[in-house]
Amino acid sequence: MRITTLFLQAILLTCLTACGGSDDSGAPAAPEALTIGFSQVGSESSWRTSFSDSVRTEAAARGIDLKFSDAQQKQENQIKAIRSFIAQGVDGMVVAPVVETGWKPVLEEAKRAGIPVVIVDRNMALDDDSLYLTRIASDFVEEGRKAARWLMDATGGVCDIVELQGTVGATAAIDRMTGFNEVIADYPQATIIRSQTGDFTRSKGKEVMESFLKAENGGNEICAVWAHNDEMAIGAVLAIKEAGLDPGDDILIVSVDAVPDIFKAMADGDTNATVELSPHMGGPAFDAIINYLNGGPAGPKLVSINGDLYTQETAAEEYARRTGAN
Ligand code: GZL
Repeated sequence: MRITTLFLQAILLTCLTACGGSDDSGAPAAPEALTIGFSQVGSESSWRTSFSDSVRTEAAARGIDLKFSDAQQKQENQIKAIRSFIAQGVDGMVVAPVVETGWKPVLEEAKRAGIPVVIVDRNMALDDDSLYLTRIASDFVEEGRKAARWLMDATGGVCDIVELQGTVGATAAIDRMTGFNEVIADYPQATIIRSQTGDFTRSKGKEVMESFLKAENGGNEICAVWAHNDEMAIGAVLAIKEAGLDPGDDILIVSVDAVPDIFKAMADGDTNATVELSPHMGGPAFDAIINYLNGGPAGPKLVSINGDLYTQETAAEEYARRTGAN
């Protein structure tokens, strides 16, 4: 009996090695032409569209048949897409959850179907980590801390701040707020005087900033805007200009994402700082799925990607480098 087991183990090991392996880039080679479903939040910001483009490019480079679904920022559309991927019998799924709650039932359906799921970017509130392979994400709390540290340095810790929150219930909004508030708690004269969601969009960010300016005597008492993403920060720039004030000077602006448009705004003196969030999460997500399908060892439940803070000092060169514009 024992000899047979050893013999079978030897065959299995040989097969796994032959089936698995990796291509010359070091990424695990796909067992064969894979079909992977990608449930994306939407296209609410230029960061999001860069993220989608990056995933599509990575899939094409690996010969993966990517089934892409844009949920238009609605969780029910994401759940429909996941069920469709299950019905299609995809080899794996990548899900960028719009909010944290409400995912367990549909992930249990994917698990019953034997389809591995990778979470990217925002998180899901799950009490069973067997429902996903891993999560590829930035440390949103640290992003908030970095933004607040810059603002406290820039203002000596004396600042009345208005906050443009991201989508209600989204990890990025919850955690960025946590990190920012953790830092300013050490500065008694740094206060968030108004806070409201702008849903991560430029138009809503502008609309909410207009209401803040009206409520705060035209904005003369506002020291700074803390925007959970660059899109809302750019919306705030438009509102501040229309109110006759000078964004980036009369009112400082700090945000997150480091999209090309914010480097242009900083180079123009309209905003002051941004924390980078890399959109390149497709590669690690596909690696995790391919490794699983090749029978590889389970990886970590979190693969972190983190970015630096950029200011006006390097904005022009960063804009040129990222866009190829001279
Ligand atoms: C954060 C991501 C956020 C971006 C926004 O990882 O979820 O969603 O910061 C996007 O631009 O809308």
